[in-house]
Amino acid sequence: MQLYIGNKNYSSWSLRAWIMLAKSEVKFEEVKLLLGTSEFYQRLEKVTPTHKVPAVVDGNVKVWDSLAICEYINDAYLSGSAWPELARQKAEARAIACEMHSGFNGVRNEMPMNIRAKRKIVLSEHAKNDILRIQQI
Ligand SMILES: N[C@@H](CCC(=O)N[C@@H](CS)C(=O)NCC(=O)O)C(=O)O
Repeated sequence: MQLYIGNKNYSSWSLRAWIMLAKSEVKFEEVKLLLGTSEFYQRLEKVTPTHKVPAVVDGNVKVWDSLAICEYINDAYLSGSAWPELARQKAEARAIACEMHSGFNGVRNEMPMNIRAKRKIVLSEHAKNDILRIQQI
């Protein structure tokens, strides 16, 4: 299996799929592509119609989008054990995953991922509320 990713410092989307695979102990080859370069788009041409990372190629299976990749690993390799077993706990876990996948625009806009960065920033109320919710989760 090949996992196509960007940069683990800047691409939180890449890191999501990478963490899932690394934690699941499934064997995979990491293919790192330099974001924004022509090679990035050329290499992804045959892998994903979105030309975005992360993307997975597993034999003749191609999966793109971080959440879809996590679901594929869960179904194909973990017999569904990545989610809680109980329906109500699974529903809550899924709701939180969806919240993370499609929400937190304040944090996304004002604090684009850069793990190494150290700088003072002034956050909007929107971003502060996102952080409160993340802490709550
Ligand atoms: N919703 C997608 C987002 C993927 C995404 O936006 N990836 C960025 C990496 S940070 C990318 O590949 N950007 C390249 C581009 O937009 O040209 C996912 O969960 O995988």
